[in-house]
Amino acid sequence: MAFTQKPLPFAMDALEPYGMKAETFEYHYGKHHKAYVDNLNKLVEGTELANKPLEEVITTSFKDSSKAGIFNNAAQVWNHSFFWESLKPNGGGSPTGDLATKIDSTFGSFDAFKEQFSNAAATQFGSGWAWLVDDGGTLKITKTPNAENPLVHGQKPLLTLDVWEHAYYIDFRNARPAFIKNFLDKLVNWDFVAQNLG
Ligand code: MN3
Repeated sequence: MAFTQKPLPFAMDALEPYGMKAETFEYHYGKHHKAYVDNLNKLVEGTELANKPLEEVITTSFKDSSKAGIFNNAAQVWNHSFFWESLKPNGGGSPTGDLATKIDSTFGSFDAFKEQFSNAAATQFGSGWAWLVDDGGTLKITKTPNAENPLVHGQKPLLTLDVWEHAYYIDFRNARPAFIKNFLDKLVNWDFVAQNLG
C-alpha cells in the first residue's frame, strides 16, 4: 500500500481573504507536499517500511542514519498534513476552554504565548518548523530544523507553522515575521489544537 497525500482540508483559494493566495497552495500542496509523498513511495518500495504506519516510518528511520532520505520525506509528508489542519479560513483569534487555561498557566498569558511562539518561528535558522507540543502533560513551544518533528522526541504535536521559505515567499516574499503574524492573527485553527490536546 503506497502512502497517499491527504486532501487539503479547504479549497486552494479559501485563504485568499486571509493573506495566502491559491498560488501558494498550488505550489506548496500541489508540488512540494506531493513530491515528498512520491519520493517516500519510491524510497520504501519493496521494503518492509512500505507497509508500516507513517508515524512508525518516521520514528524508526530517524534513528538510522542510512535512512535519512526516507526520514526526511516521511516526516515532511506528516508535517505538511498537520500544517494544513493547523490552518483555517477566518482562524486565529484566541483559544477557549481547557486549552486557553493551559496556555495562560504555562506561558503567563495568551499574548506571552504568541510572543514566544513568534520568536521560535522567527529564530529557526534556515528551514524548519515551529510547534506547540504536549510534552508529558506540559505545554511547550519548540522549533525543529528541516524535516525533524516532535514525534521523534516523544512529544505530542498540537500546532505547527512551516517556516521553510517556500511556505511564505509567494505571499510575503522574504518577510517571515509578517507571515508569522498573519498566521497567528488570521489562520490558526484553535479547534484542531484543542482536539489534539484531547
Ligand atoms: Mn513546506
